[in-house]
Amino acid sequence: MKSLTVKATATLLATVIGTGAAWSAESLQDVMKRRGLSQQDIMAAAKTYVPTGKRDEFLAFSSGGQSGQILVYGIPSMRILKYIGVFTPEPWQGYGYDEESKAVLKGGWIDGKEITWGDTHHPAISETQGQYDGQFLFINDKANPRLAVVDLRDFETKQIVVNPIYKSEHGGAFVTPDTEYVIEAAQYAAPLENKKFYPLEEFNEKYRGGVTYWKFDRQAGRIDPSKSFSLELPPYSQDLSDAGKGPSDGWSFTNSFCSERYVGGIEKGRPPYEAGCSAKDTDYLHVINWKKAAELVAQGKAKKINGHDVLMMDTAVKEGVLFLIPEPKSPHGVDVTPDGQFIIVSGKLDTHVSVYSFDKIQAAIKAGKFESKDPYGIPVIGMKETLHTQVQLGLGPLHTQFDAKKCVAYTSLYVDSQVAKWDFCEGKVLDKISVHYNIGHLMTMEGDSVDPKGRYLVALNKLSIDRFNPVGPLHPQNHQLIDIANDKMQLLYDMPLPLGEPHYVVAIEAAKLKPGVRYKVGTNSRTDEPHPGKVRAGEERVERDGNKLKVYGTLIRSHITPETIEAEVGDEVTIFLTNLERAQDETHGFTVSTYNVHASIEPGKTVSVKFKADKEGVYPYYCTEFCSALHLEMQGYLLVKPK
Ligand code: CUK
Ligand code: CUA
Repeated sequence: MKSLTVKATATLLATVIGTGAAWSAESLQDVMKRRGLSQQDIMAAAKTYVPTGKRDEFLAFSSGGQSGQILVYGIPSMRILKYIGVFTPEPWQGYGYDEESKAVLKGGWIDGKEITWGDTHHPAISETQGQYDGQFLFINDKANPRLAVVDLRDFETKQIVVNPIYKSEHGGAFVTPDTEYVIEAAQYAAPLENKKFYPLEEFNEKYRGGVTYWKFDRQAGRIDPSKSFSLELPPYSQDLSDAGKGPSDGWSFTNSFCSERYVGGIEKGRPPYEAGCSAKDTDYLHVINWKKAAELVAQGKAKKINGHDVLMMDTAVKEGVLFLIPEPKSPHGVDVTPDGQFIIVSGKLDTHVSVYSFDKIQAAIKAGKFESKDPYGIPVIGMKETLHTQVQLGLGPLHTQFDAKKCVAYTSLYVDSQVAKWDFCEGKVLDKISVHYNIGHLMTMEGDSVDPKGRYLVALNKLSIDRFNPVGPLHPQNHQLIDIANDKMQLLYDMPLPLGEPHYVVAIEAAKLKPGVRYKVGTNSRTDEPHPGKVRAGEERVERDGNKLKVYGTLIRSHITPETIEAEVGDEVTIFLTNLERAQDETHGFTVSTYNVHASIEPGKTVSVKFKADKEGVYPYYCTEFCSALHLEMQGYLLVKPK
């Protein structure tokens, strides 16, 4: 950054904002003095401030961690724009309170059990030829191994699928370069068969990890579970994964952090779990030819487990689609470079990042040059002969992202609370910056695609400690925006995130997103189909079939039709509502007093709420969005009469 004098900065700002006639008599210097701002602060403000009415260059999609949701914010302003309800109910959007969204959430029930929380870790934007295409967003739930599909035409969750063979998962969601598959790797090994118990003594024989390739049908905008498959893997605690691209397209890479296969608590005097998992100097990088694995599955070489195609390890080894490479101690992130030539692995307990060469891996496989086999007979390729370079970065390297500048990578250093900028071709450190504090993931603009955009980096810090006004023992997370356009990184902004721990974020050029502002009238937004409960103006009606009462209603400023609904105690009431508005942002909400239902009905949408009218009485219903001057008049009565 060129150093500007305060006066020059002030002149620059004055030029940008005009003559400042509307400003108070305070000068920029006065404001800086009053607020204790440095010249550097003013520069950071100028780089992040988005004036009223202007928009951000990039949109970021952040995992909402324990909230089970996704947050959307703009970069560089860091203004939060939206929460997307995914695995947990989201009241404003009626997510989990109307029938259509309940059907989506029901896709995530496990063994008939409703699950109302999720632990989101890794969002992924759909790609076309390795570039973010802005069509779909995927995210995983680590706790209850599930994957969700969000359509970026309306930023709504459309589908949740449950992994048929895991009990937890972490290495997802990562997409292949044309979004043929969404990758999801298991985390803690368990028996793959449903509801099967084996004692921990049989861990090595009966517990398994794996990696799942969910087939994505782009036309339908949904995962097709019937065309998805998994690969059985050893119980090594699989972790983050990434798909190859360019020369490595067709391959995928999955870390593991407990090749010791340590299980705590069996024998007295054993070390605690984490020490047991760190006993060895190396773990294994799993190298998988997923294209060939998919062909083998298509040829019927998979085994059905819980009705799902699983390519077993012995088949995978025999057919040459699964290999291991030792990687330094308890690794976390594995990231393929934009050119697809290198695979960067960070060992949490090693100060280096290891850069593996895809060419060298292929050469070893072609030559059949393996140094050993693991206990399951999987060929192990030598670490030395596949390494391109190793670079000492600092303590606790976790995740790596890339710059528009060739060979430039950024790696988070958890223990050092720093971001290291380094050159993975030459193997040298270029710059470091401190962050606050204990960074997990980091993210650059489209930084895991074939075409990273550079400019900004966001550090996802696990601890904020003293950075914000205190709000009790549970602190917000801290996303820090860093300018990476110049040789030296510059910290620009701290943003508190109060919704859960955001593990990973992806950011896309805002211009690539083309969300709609209204639905075709009568659309069920969760299925993209015309809603059977839709009606036009003048067609509103109430139908009774035994104790089933069906109300076909509409909403338009400033009227809910019908204005009264007469029911009897014991009726099962379904209210279908169509928003007839054409105007942008004319959303109406709908709720009925004490029946725990809510719907957000955006222009054109049809939704339904359903409940049992189990209490005699008079219950107002009303529009919950302040939609016009006569918003409060947008109401009616549900009259529940005694039988
Ligand atoms: S993450 Cu999920 S433990 Cu480093 Cu990808 Cu935070
Ligand atoms: Cu419609 Cu308020």
